Amino acid sequence: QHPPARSAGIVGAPFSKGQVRARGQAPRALVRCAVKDYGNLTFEDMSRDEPLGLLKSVRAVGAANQKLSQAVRAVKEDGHTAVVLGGDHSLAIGSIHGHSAAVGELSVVWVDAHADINTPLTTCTGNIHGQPVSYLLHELRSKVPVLPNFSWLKPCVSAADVVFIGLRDVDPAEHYILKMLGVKTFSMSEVDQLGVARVMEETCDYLSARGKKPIHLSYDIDAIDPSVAPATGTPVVGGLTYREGVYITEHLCQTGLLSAVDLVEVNPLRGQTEEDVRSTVSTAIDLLLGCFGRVREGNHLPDYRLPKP
Ligand code: Z70
Ligand code: MN
Ligand code: MN
Ligand code: MN
Repeated sequence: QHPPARSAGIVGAPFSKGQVRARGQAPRALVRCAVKDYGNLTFEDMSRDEPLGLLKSVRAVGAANQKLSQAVRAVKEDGHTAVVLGGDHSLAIGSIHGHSAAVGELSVVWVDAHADINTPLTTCTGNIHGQPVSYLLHELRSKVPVLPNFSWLKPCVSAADVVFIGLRDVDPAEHYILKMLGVKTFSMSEVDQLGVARVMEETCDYLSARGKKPIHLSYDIDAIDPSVAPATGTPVVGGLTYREGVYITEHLCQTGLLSAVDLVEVNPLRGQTEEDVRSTVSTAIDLLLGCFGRVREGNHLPDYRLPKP
């Protein structure tokens, strides 16, 4: 049987080895709506997972993403919009790979303070959550070495099908790569200059010029200003307002092309107070609801009728 329009298939991916800081189990706190819950994936501990040069937890990240790729592919083959609740941003590797395996070529909208496009050879931290985009791009195939537990991964996204929004903490090598590949970016400077409405209009015009491909939204909560969403591993000042953050989801939803969403880097253990955690989680929920059609003008079901006196 066919799932209803705009049903969500939710996969929890409480995976945190793509970064070093304390791990949080954010996913289950996040969502309740008309959805099929595929449960939380479990990731076995790797007994031997020594750093490869600077790179940390390579084998664990590779194995976890292979599992996630299969899960997202299954959600898409069941006909749902896939929602992946992280976990750190390294899980975009498996999420985007699985999405693409099910539906083919994608447009990717990457909302993040960071570009996450370091290669294993340009990273200064060794954290794979700063690298997922480089693993996924056809254009960087020859720049990314084959890594243990990553042999299943083939690049599946073209640089011209990616748009970044919210950038404000980009490493020199990442900046070089973005310029070299001519990747479309809207840093916080462009958000300031153009306003979020024009940024979204230009984003959708740019992507749809290459064909109306299913959209994969990879949303890092650290794109939002830390005054609103502080419970995350790498807060960076000068981020999107709550309203700008939600507007992005509303606009992408009404394209009718939104096909998968990652919501990552929500980390309850990084909040200083209960209120930090509450406002971060509540913002994350509102972003997801925006992706599924909630609008701020108000909503009602199509069969709503006024009560008769
Ligand atoms: C840096 C790196 C990053 C998130 C930090 C930081 C990347 N460019 N991403 N926090 N979410 O480690 O490569
Ligand atoms: Mn990120
Ligand atoms: Mn980030
Ligand atoms: Mn549009």
